[in-house]
Amino acid sequence: MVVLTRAVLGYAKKIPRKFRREGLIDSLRLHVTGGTGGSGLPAYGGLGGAGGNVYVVAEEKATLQKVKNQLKHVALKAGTGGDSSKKGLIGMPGKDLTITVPTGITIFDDSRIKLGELNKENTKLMIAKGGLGGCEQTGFCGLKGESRTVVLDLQLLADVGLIGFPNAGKSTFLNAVSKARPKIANYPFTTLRPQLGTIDYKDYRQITVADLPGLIEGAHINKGMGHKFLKHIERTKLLLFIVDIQGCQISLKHDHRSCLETVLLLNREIELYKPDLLERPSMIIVNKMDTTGANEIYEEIKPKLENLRKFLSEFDESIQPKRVLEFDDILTASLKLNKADEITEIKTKIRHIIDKYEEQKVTENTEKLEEQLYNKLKRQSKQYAPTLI
Ligand SMILES: Nc1nc2c(ncn2[C@@H]2O[C@H](COP(=O)(O)OP(=O)(O)OP(=O)(O)O)[C@@H](O)[C@H]2O)c(=O)[nH]1
Ligand SMILES: [Mg+2]
Repeated sequence: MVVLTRAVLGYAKKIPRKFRREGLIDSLRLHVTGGTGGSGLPAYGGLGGAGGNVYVVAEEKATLQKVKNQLKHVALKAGTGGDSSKKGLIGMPGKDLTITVPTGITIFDDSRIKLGELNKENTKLMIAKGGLGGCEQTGFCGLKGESRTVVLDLQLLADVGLIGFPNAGKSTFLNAVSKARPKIANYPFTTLRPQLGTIDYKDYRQITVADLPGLIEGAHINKGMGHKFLKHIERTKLLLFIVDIQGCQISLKHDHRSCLETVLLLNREIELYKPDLLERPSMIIVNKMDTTGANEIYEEIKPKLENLRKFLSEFDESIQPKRVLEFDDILTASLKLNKADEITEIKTKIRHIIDKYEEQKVTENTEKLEEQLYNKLKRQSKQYAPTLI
């Protein structure tokens, strides 16, 4: 009987744990210590070697999951500096400890003060300094290394960020456009952690997409999954909103929100998180067009989606954002049906918008550079050219 109960309970325990673990780890706390300095040799004025430093270095292929697995049982301390001896008066420096982390990491200390960012492959940051080797000032004793807790915070470096209420079809979208196979199910909060996928084009161009857990009204006061995953859209080039044409009702306790209301609520949540993000290029896919009455609803809301500001007053003040989204493109789809022409059109539009804005950025930068160069030349010519009297 006991065995049976154990077996049943053990089985019941395992499912949710496995379920929770899916997806990616985007934050990790580590306690690191710099190496202790080596002892000096007072009789000969010998200096102890400095303790090793702890570094984090970025590598594209690394993941925080790997870091966590590898370092779970390891004390993260750099090597101790060598002692000074008669044979070698200056002690050898301690061995540095290098932790490989993924690119896109921001490092904070325990009080959320930013220590640095690693956005490019092979960039390196020291997170704990080794102690000074023994010398006259330290009474020839080696000093202890810096010991601190750091938080490695990963922001995905995806080109496109998917934003929508739960159950809108974000994971269905990622499934349709990439080889990623996120979990798709007919209940809210199927996606618990961000997932990455890549859209491959025929000319080998690749665009990365981040599928994020659903956002709901009140996310700013930590409702649902809160705002914590919105950090992943901060570095994306395009915000891709996916909404259900039928709107959304998360549970019986929540009000039913129409499609347009969900758009405004998403707009408001992003505004409350970081209003500047609303300036980012954006596109919206109105999904589930295969459901009953979808076309009629769309006919009614289309002009409003095209000009949200104009129709804002029709909605309750509590859901009105101050700054309103202006979509670069509005598309309809039945993502579940995975229609080839629909998916191709979406992929093309995504690429088109990203390229348009990237080109604009390059032109702006070139213009800025030209202006700087012109001003520099003007200054120089004033300095060296003969002055007219
Ligand atoms: N009828 C219909 N159902 C769809 C369509 N697209 C997605 N669905 C269904 O909607 C449900 C939710 O889809 P998901 O892709 O898991 O939604 P999600 O936005 O990722 O949801 P969360 O991960 O909970 O935020 C699933 O049952 C899908 O099969 C569609 O075009 N038409
Ligand atoms: Mg999902």
